[in-house]
Amino acid sequence: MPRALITGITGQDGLYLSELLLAKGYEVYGLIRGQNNPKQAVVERIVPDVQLISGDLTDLPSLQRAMGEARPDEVYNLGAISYVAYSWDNPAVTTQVTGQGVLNMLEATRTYAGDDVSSVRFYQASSSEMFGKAQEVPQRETTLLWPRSPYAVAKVFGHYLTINYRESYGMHATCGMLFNHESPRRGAEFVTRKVCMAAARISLGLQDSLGLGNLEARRDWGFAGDYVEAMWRMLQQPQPDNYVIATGVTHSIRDLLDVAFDAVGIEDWTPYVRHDESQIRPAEVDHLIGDASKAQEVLGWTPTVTFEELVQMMVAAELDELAVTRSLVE
Ligand code: NAP
Ligand code: G4F
Repeated sequence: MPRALITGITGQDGLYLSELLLAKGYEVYGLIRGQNNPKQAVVERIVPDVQLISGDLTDLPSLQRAMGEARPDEVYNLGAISYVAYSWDNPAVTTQVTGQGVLNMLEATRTYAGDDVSSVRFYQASSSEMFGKAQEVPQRETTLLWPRSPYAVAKVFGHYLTINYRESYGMHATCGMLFNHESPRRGAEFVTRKVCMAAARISLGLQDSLGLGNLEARRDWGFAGDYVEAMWRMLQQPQPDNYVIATGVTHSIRDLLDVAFDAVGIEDWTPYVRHDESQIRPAEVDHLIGDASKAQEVLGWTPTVTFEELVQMMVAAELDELAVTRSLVE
């Protein structure tokens, strides 16, 4: 039975990846931080077979202990402070977790693996945010990185350090350069979930309006369930490498609003959406669109969920959730 250690187990991707690995027969270990993490109950409910280990990406001894307990064949480093806007307000902690945390995980993995350094396969959650002020359209593995936020700078550090450990020590260390991926499990602070929640609530008269920042930004949005499949496929390759994972289709926040409000039967969302200046970022990433042809050729990976299907799935999940809450109250 192969063994995997996942950091970021309480996050969107951690949950989908652990479901995938458990279904494939893996023994799955998840790193969980804090002395009383409120999301532990969510993990225990959705994936009760995952074995949780206490640890923090900023605490190398805790990671070394976690490696000893999990004895993994594969390590998926998904843990990060991942909210871009937050990273301007908290740049030091973002650097420590999202940047230095990668160094800690690479060191914990390298020292655990010992002489047979490539025996443990390592996945680093790199991000399309690294392309930032995009220097090529569409973006691919070789596109020059131009990060635009403290988060993205930390991700660039982790990305190059993972490549460096591959080249310096011969580690089987792979970077997945993933474009935005969403789901009903997406954190409520991200724009897709925020819009889908609001559309559902407004349609039921539970909310009056929705404050948003830049409506012109464009993202290449895919479904998280598809993207964790790509992560796993990357680590099954004989050689480590870098892969862009994307749909190759880009949409604006306006498009997102169109589909989400249409899903609840509201044709014109403009009366409900107001400008919220606090959501404007000091530096914006205007337009992302990925070229995943390498992943398609080498990994045989293609996305299965369109943008419209994704947004409709997320709105439907919000409506279901609200129906359950209402039935409990009544
Ligand atoms: P997420 O939902 O924000 O999850 C982040 C995870 O990191 C949470 O489990 C969080 O745990 C954990 N974490 C935060 N600080 C930590 C620390 N100090 N020590 C240990 N764990 C810590 O993110 P996601 O959407 O699943 O994304 C997974 C990874 O992919 C992240 O690295 C993200 O930056 C990257 N990525 C995401 C996307 C995307 O569109 N989703 C695209 C490209 C790359 P708590 O619950 O305790 O906070
Ligand atoms: O949903 P977002 O916060 O995601 P963002 O910044 O693209 O980052 C996500 O994807 C990255 C991959 O490229 C990951 F690495 C990262 O960890 C994270 O998962 O914002 C998307 C766009 C931005 O242009 C933002 O300015 O939506 C715009 N936006 C407009 N109004 C808003 C809002 N974003 C948020 N979160 N909230 C708003 O009210």
